[in-house]
Amino acid sequence: MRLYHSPASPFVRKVTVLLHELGQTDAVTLKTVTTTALASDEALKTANPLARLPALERDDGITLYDSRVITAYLNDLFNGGFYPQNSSRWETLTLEATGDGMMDSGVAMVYETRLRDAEQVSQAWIDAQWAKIERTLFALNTRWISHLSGPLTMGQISVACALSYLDFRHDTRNWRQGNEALAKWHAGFDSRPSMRATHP
Ligand SMILES: N[C@@H](CCC(=O)N[C@@H](CS)C(=O)NCC(=O)O)C(=O)O
Repeated sequence: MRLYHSPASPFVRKVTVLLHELGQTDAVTLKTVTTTALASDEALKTANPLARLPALERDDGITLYDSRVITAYLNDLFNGGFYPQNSSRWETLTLEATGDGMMDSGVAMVYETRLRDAEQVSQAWIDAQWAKIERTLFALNTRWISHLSGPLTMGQISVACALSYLDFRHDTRNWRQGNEALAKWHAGFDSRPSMRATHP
């Protein structure tokens, strides 16, 4: 299988962290591409018409996207157990969506300044995206710590990758301030070999 990959993408990192946790890094060849909405990589466009990373090209020629589809597929393929089949399944899926949503906002903020001409950049849009992230950090810090602290799930992997992306691209915003329980959880999670091996 081939994974269209960029080391800076938090969505790709979800997949590579999962592969490490599954002990299956050898099952996938990384095809590193540089792509933006304004200049899409040609091979990626053919594999995934949305031209977004990650995309997983299977040996039968079918390409899977987006990250949530790929992680569910790899978890099933390798019997990972990172999507519990009991009642906590829905919390896991919601937690994964929560991490992904923080990534959406964090990436949108970067695109706003990188891909637009200076006179087009909307500070109100950037502020609105950060407000979403701030509300989500508060919710994670106050309501989700027990889920984050249980057995490893794909929800935890997604939230950890999202928080690490904030460190990578938005470190001056100091997301840890006021979110001490979440910061403590992240510090522990970030020391996992899977996270160390996939640092952007
Ligand atoms: N919902 C998608 C989001 C993927 C996404 O936005 N990827 C970014 C990289 S971080 C991308 O490929 N951007 C290029 C583009 O939008 O054309 C997923 O979970 O895979």
